[in-house]
Amino acid sequence: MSWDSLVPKPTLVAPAAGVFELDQDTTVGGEPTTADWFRRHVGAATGLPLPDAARPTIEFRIDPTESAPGGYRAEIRPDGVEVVAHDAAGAHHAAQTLRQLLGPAAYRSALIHYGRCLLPCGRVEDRPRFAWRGCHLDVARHFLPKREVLRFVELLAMHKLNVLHLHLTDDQGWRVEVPRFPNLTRVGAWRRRSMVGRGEQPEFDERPHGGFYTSDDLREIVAHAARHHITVVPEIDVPGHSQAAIAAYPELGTGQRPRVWESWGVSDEILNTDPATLDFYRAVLDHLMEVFPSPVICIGGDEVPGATPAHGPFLRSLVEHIHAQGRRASGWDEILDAVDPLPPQTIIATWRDERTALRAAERGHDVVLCPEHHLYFDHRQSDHPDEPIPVGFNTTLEDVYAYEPLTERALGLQAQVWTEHLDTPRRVDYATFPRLTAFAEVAWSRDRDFADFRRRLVDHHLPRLDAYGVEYRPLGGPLPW
Ligand code: TNX
Repeated sequence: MSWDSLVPKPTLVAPAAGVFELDQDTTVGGEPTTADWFRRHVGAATGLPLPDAARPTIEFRIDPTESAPGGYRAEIRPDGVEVVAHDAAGAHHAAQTLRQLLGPAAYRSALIHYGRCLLPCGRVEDRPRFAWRGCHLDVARHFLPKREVLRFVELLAMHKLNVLHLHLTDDQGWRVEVPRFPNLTRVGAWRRRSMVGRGEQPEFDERPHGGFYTSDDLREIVAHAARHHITVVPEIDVPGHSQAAIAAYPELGTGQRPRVWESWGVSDEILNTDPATLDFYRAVLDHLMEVFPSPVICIGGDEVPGATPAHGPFLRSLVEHIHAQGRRASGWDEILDAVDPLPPQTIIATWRDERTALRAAERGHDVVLCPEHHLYFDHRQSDHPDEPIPVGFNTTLEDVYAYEPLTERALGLQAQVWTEHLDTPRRVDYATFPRLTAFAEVAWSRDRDFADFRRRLVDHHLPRLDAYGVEYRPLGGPLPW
């Protein structure tokens, strides 16, 4: 496999003559989580034992004076591979690069056939453009089983992404077990039917839908992500997008019990600002912070119809509660105006007008750019009548790749996978890939060229996704569905 197959494109590559061959005698060592990951994945695909050794032939070393956070350099010589990474995340990124160089067969979970297992000689130096390279996954509108989230984590890691923002609650479902408030999942995790039509007359799929993660499920997702140097940022969306919570505990709203919402769009059911409601959500956040070690906890704050002046202080109390535990709150860009003053360490996720990002940065906030106009992966990919998910406006692979952030001062970038119309893991794959591959290159690489990206994608990366088992949207159009 060749050096010009890598996605996202590394900072610098210097190919050299010759190859290094992995065989029965190859040993792997150094940074333990990375060596273990490489042994487990590449070992399974190649059938090689890849044991540790005092002087391993493939060595992942850490040297904090090298490169930058998340960065690494690697040298492949005929007698071995030396990786020197800034940190453990950098070592992991190097391991992902080596796996790409091994070719599509390295993405299978078992050995089928593998001729000689070769790495091309040469040198790579690589470090990320942005520190926050995120993907948002909405598991509230359609629940995604735990095993699928674990798989999604591995796919993010393959693309050198490092944040999984989990949208755990919305009008249509509450997906996180909170032991003190059992109705959140007993009632709030289930809805009787789902809207499907998008015409004048709404139509409904009459099958019930639901599901939730236990605290241990979430701890497992967090630990799996940590092994891949991915931070899981949990979101509890307040005070709008809360109908499922109100269905479970009507005293959080008007006192009337609504159903868990069966339509899409923005519900009018919002939280009241009673002291008891604030206490309820402080307790929910305490539980969340116990399960998720993430330095950032998201409280949503988007689209609040009928918000009252009391909702600003309500949100600020929750932000301060998070900060008091030594974490940082984040929220969608609406909170910038809804909460005044907003504590400056609050992170703003801008999804509408990108000038909001500049405004937030001027006020001293860190910003994560999540623009709806380039990075919403629920959006349709063409006007073709066979397009299976005809939502929003067209956002093609090229549109994603063309995204150029207004400011380099951003903490980073994030792609959004909203799932109103992605009701199965297959549809999530279809909407997410390969647009996420294009996004990864925008977030990681400094030099970009769409024609070159497309060639690497078609010749090398889609075969990797095929081998792994990703049902991406074919570049030629909506077929085969
Ligand atoms: C807007 S972006 C929303 C989501 C929807 C999405 C659909 C944001 C913070 N709110 O609730 O799922 O549009 O594209």
